[in-house]
Amino acid sequence: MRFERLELRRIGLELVVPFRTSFGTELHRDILLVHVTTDVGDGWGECVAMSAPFYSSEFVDGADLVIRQHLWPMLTAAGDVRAADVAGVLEPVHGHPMAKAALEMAILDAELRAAGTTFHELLGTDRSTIPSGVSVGIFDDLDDLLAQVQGYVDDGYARIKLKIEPGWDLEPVRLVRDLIGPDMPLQVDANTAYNRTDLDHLCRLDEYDLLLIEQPLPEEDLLGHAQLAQRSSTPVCLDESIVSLQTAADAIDLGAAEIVNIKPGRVGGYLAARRIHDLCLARGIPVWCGGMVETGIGRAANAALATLPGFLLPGDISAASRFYARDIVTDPITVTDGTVTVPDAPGLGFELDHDFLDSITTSTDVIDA
Ligand code: NPG
Repeated sequence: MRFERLELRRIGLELVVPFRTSFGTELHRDILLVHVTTDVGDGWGECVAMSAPFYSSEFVDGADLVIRQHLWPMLTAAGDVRAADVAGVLEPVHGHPMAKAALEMAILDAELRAAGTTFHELLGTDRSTIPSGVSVGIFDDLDDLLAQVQGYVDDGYARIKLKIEPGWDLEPVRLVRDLIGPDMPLQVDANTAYNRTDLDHLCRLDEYDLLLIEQPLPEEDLLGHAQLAQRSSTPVCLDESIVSLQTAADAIDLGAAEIVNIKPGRVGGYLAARRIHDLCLARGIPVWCGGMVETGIGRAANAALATLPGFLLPGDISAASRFYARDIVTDPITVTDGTVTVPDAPGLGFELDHDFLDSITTSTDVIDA
């Protein structure tokens, strides 16, 4: 396809409750949407970079800039480009996977819409529902945590993920395990908040029968994760460390990743995410789909991705209402009996609510090809 125009749209959305992790508290999202117009039609992508570089080195203003100054000019110069070519065309740019993923997403959406094909058809899958997990932030008060967890149990979620950090780990996990009972799947996510001197402490989580512990150590510390995996009966899952197919393969070979969280934005796009899934499936490593507080654009695409057979654990694909009072799509993701229905519309699987989108737009820039 040939590119005609790029629209960079920034929107502002409030979260229904503050979301605190070991790296900060989100109250308000400043989201970059990418709208690509081509000779065969148009498509939208969502950039998952946050306002500040605390989860990874990317942040929304940086993503906006690298798209304008580097990525988009490279794509337009490449001429006839399909979604499958985008990663290769952009390869000379080091890093910036979330920015690259947003562009690839928009191009993939346009391509699928033009062909009248759904994303799960492209992936070759036919599951119509996927299990839905929910991610629960850190609180000042244990009672507030328990009240929020109980609410999500009542909503029917298939598993609970608790954010942990030093000083907020054993006790919240014990209380939540008591609250939800032994059978409800429970996992924890530290977002790199510990270090190698904490391995004995982290092994004390073993008694709570967790599905996994996610990214306890810094992203570069594959060896430390391998040491923890040796010592702990709780499977070690990597998120931040897995930035490419190569890091996934190496982490698995080192014994540092017994489970992998796949986030398309973190690995440069949905097509790279699929390749990491394929690798993990071949190596017998279960994967699940992470979340980055996406709007209905990213949520629809994540739900389709999670229909691939290696996604053996519930992902962080919760109802849009977990984070947003109103989504920017006409048919927001909901959770029924612990499952999400995989969207069945051509493209990535969403239709935008243009009136609402316009009402929360903070800036629009159009760049011609
Ligand atoms: O359900 O979308 C969601 C959020 C899931 O906890 C979640 N995401 O570390 O995985 C994470 C965390 C995150 C949120 C990471 C925002 C980065 C930014």
